[in-house]
Amino acid sequence: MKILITGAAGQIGSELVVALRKQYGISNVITSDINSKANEAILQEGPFELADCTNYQQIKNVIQKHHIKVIYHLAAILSGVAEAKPQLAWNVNMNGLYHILELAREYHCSVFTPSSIGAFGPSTPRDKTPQDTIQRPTSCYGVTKVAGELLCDYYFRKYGLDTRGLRYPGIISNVTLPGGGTTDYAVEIFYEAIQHKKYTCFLKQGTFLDMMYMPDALQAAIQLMETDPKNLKHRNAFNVTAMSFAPEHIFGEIKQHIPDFTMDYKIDPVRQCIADSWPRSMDDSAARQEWGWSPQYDLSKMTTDMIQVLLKKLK
Ligand code: NAD
Ligand code: AKB
Repeated sequence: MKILITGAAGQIGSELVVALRKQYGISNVITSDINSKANEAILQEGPFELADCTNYQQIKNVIQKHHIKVIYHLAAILSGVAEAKPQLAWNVNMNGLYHILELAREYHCSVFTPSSIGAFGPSTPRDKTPQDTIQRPTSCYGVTKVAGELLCDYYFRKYGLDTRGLRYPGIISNVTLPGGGTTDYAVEIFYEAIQHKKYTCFLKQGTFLDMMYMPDALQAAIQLMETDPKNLKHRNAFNVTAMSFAPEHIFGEIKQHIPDFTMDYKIDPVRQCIADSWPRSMDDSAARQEWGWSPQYDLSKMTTDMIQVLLKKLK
């Protein structure tokens, strides 16, 4: 079974490739991105293809050449960049996904597409956000995410295409820096704490958001794709979360490891506005019931591991 990862050079892709190659074999996982330089050593350990998901023919060539049967479609523009470049975000997030779904239909592939807490909006209940609830996002990113969820549902209903997906919260990781989102502060803070013992946060105190450590994010994607489809009622947009905290909480946790660490605030109004429209904490019971979702890392365990890894990496 040949697997294609699009957007493989990004924050999630650069770690998903390692996990999938470990499980399915190096030659069975084909990586692709428009960026061939980022994470070159990781991606080009196995087959790599330079391919733009907004270019139907380029993606078709890759799927044909490698006889792809499963696609993890990660190529996307994240919330902060999407707000600065909405036309680009629409093109990559919507036309890119449409090409993947059309080609998956033609070549009988199954498709994993991440959605996000960004698929919710200010009229969504913000605490214990239900699996099925109001979705009227106000960011461009959110508009593409909720439309993507619906499009994947449509391809399943109309064509029987095996589409699956997760509503990821902010992902915290230590291999590749995040790609321009609203939750990026929760990664940057570790690098700054270790390198400069000082961090200026762009979200204000009290801004609770759901988060997850990368090992749980990878496990969730692979576990969902391996689940017997008979068990799935919510195919394309499972709420999944592992922790919910505000900037002062992650600061306090890091300070236990680095006592002279300090933090101040310089609010970015665009990303603050986006964060204020997102859930504070999601209800992920549907994922727990339908395919056994159960995260391993809470705030304290994640912080300890992040600091251990980054101390080695940055020394
Ligand atoms: P990222 O920004 O780190 O990586 C995206 C990758 O896509 C980059 O390597 C980029 O070069 C590539 N790309 C951009 N335009 C492309 C194009 N036209 N064709 C091919 N590749 C292109 O993003 P990520 O954090 O790895 O996110 C992956 C997916 O997970 C996205 O759908 C994102 O919305 C979703 N998600 C991420 C998070 C998170 O916190 N990282 C949270 C929720 C959802
Ligand atoms: C972002 O902040 O844009 C992403 C996300 C939660 O979708 N990290």
